[in-house]
Amino acid sequence: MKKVMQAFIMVFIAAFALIGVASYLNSSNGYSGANTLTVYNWGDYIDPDLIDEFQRQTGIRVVYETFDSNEAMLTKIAHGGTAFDIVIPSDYAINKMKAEGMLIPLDHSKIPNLEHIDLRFLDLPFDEGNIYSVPYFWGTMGIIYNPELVRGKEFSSWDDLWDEELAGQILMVDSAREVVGIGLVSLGYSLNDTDTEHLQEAYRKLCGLTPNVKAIVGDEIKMLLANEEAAVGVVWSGDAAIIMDENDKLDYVIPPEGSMVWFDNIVIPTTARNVEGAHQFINFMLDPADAAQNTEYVGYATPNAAALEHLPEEITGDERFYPGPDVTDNLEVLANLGKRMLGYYNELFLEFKMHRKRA
Ligand code: SPD
Repeated sequence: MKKVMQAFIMVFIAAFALIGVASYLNSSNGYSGANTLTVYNWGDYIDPDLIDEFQRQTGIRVVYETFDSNEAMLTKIAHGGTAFDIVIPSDYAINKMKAEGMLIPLDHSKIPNLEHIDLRFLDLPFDEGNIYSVPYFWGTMGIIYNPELVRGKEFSSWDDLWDEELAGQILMVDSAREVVGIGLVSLGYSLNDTDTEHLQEAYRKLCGLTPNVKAIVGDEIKMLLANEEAAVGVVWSGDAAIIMDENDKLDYVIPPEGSMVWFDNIVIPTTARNVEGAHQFINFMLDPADAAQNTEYVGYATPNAAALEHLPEEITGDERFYPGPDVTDNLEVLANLGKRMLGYYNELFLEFKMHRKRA
C-alpha cells in the first residue's frame, strides 16, 4: 500500500512538473495558454507589425484568420467551430449580425480612443450609438481605368462599362451586393432595391456585360490592374488607392448616377472568449499613431480624425479617396435587406458568374 502511495505521489509530482515546464515555455514567449485573441478580418487589411506590437504590449497571443467577403464571413460564423473574439464586417453585415443576436455590446469605457473617430463616421443607421461596432476603414465603390489602355475613353457613367470596345478588359470585385448593385444603379434603381422585377432586369443587364468581363477576382485585383493585365476595374476605393500608388497612370471615378459609401467596423461576436482582450485590441487599433501606421500600410481611408494628423497631405488630401460629405451624402449605404433578399442577391450573383463561365 505504501509503494502504491509512493508511486501515486511520484506520478503526481511528474505531472505537476510537466505542467510547470509547459507554462514556463509559454510564458517565456510572453503568452499564457488561455490568453489568446482570435481575429477574423478581410485579407490585406492590417499591418502585421501592429499585431506583433499588440502581442508585445499585452502578452496576448493573436490568432489571425481572413475572409474575402461579408457572405463568406457570415457563413463561417454561423457554422460555428471557431471562437472569434474580433471580426471586421461591413455596414449591412453588422446590422444583420446585430439583428440575429450575434454581437456583444461594447463597453465604451474600455475604448477611450473612440474619441479620436470623426463624428461623421459615428452613430450611423446600421449601428446607432455604436453600441456594437467602432469604425475601422471606410470608402466608396467606383471605376478604375488605365487611360492608355482604353485609348483616352472617359468613364462618366456606369453604362460606359458596356462599351463593346472594352471586350475582355474589365476586372470586377468578387462581391454579390457590389456586382448586382452595378446592374441596379445603372438602371436608375437603388443599391438596396428589393423588387424582384428590378433585380431580374439588373441580372439581364449584367449578362450583357459578360463579353467585357475578363475576371471576377478577390485581392489579386490590385496586382492585376497595377501590372496592366486589364484596362478597367470595378473596385473599392481603397484598392484603387493602392493600385494608383503602384501605377500612377490609372485614375478612379465614382459615376455620377450613384454608388455606395461603405463602412467596415470592428465588432465582438458572441463567440468571443476573450472579451477583455478584444476591448484592448479595439482600443489599440484606434490609437492615432497605430491607426495612422495601419492606414499607411493598408492604403484604405481611415475614419480616425487624430490619425489624419500623422499622415501626409498627399494621402489625406486626395478627394478621390477621402471624399467630403458633399459626395458621400449622395451615395448609398448598403442596408440589411433580410435573410431572404440577401439570399436572392447571392443567387443572382452566382447565376451571373455561371452565365459568364458558359459564355
Ligand atoms: N482587402 C480588404 C477589402 C475590404 C473591403 N471592404 C469593403 C466592403 C464593402 N462592402
